[in-house]
Amino acid sequence: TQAPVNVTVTGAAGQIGYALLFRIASGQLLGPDTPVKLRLLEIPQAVKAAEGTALELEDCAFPLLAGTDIFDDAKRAFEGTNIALLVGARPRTKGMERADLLEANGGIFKPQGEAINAGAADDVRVLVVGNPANTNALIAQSHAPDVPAERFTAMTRLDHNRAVAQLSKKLNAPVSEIRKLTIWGNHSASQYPDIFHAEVGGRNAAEAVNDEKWLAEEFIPRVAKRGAEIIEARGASSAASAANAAIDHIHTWVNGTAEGDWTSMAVPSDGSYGVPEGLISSFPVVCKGGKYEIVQGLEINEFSRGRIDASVAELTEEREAVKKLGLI
Ligand code: NAX
Repeated sequence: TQAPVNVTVTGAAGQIGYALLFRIASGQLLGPDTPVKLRLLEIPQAVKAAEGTALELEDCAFPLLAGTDIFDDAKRAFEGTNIALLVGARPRTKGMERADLLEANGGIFKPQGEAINAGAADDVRVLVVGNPANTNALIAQSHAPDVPAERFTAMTRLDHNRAVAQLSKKLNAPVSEIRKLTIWGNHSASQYPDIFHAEVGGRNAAEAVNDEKWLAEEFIPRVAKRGAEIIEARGASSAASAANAAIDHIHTWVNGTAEGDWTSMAVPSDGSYGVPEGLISSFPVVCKGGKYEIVQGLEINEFSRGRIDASVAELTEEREAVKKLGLI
């Protein structure tokens, strides 16, 4: 039988962690033939809660779960890790300036990048979920010079899935018929969900919608501000849907996108579509053979260009800010 794949999850005692771990252990991350070993990283105050979750994991008797280890030390948590899900982050609290937020997260993602560099497996793949996800990924990556840069990614799959669902509702079409939707830019309110290349049942989605007002005034803001809508309704931020998107992101990266489709991932830019090289920005990507490639040659209309540029400008500012703070 196959040796277990080591999956490290940070912020394991948080709400996304609770929604995520059971799905990983049940085989939904890597498939029904791949045993997994969980390595949970938490801050010391939350280790006890993580231990509680580990007891529940045990009580599920998952056939694919080869064990769960808990750490409060990043170096040990990332030892031998094949898949690293960086979920734990420092949330913005009242009165906190952006520089404070970036600095606090630098204190988390710098040592985690160093630990990945020092001890992760050669095939390590990293997904950053903790916000500000794109820039946290950039910080971690810049402290892992021995790991190929393209292994560091950030999550915009939740935004992608939200956009698919909204489009499906608008056109009264099943989600399974929607393809080639793209989230561009930052995982923030500036993100741009693009339906100009999307297809619904083989038909161009923008033509099927044929309503620029809906696109500009309802669809785009609804997707970009969906996180706030969930908080308003639920009294807590998205957790199960975020965990689901993290599962989707890794599953697609490892197993590939469907023929004739693509997905959205925030990945280091190679300069495609005018996005400055090195920024971790969301693009349309095709995954095959365990690797992703940015989809090339899409025509970007004026409507899209301005919105992509605005989100990318925000990423550039974030990069400048963390550079100034000495975090990259
Ligand atoms: P919670 O506050 O419930 O959990 C976070 C956990 O991380 C806590 O248990 C905390 O102890 C732990 N933690 C903090 N610092 C740590 C460190 N240095 N090492 C290990 N663990 C550490 O947050 P939750 O709702 O689970 O959200 C986690 C992160 O996901 C947040 O940053 C959130 O903003 C972000 N999100 C990102 C999304 C995306 O699409 N990219 C969507 C959902 C979510 O908002």
